[in-house]
Amino acid sequence: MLTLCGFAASNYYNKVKLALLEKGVPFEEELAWVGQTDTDASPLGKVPYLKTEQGTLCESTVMLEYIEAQYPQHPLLPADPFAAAKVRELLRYLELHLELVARSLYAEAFFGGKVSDDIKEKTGQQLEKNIAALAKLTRFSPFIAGDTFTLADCAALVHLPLVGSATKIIYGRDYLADLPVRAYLKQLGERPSVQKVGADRKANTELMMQRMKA
Ligand SMILES: N[C@@H](CCC(=O)N[C@@H](CS)C(=O)NCC(=O)O)C(=O)O
Repeated sequence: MLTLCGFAASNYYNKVKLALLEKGVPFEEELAWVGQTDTDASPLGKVPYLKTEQGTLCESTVMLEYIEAQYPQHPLLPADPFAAAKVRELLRYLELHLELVARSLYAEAFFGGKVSDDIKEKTGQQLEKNIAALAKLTRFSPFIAGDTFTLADCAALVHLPLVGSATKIIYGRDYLADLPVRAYLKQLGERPSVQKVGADRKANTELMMQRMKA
């Protein structure tokens, strides 16, 4: 049995949880807040990490690849190697060029902190460039990589709302507004897996905010 460790307010945690639910792979969840993680499993103290019968794994995309290889049912990558590489390309873009860049805004956008004007300006420029580039790779037909739900949707579902709301809060404009993200997320929201991830995220975010206040 797999155990997904971390907390359900985390986008990276939810990316893996969504893949497990979509594939119908049984798993347990173990609550581990930042600062309470097993640093043998995740040396940088990041969540999520995954306990398997053979040992632990950190880095969410590594987990997705492991789960895909170990549990081939309900595949989330196309069988064709090139089509699979295109899905991985999109996933990489979403994380490396959007989420990781937007992350430097989260302290102020979501957690009551402050981000310097210099960082805001540089991040804003980088995001505009990277979002225009991402737009060339996305399909939204109806899924982000084409006509099938893939690993790229697991990433898009958890990262796009954060990038959109962080830019809206910091710059007064949702930088993703020119892409059909709202309709896409609405349609994904009809999936039971997405509803479960969303409900658990909401409950855990409330808990996290209470912990931060205490
Ligand atoms: N590249 C990592 C990123 C994971 C990540 O940044 N997780 C955040 C929570 S959403 C975290 O653990 N932050 C605490 C920290 O970096 O110390 C992955 O894909 O698993």
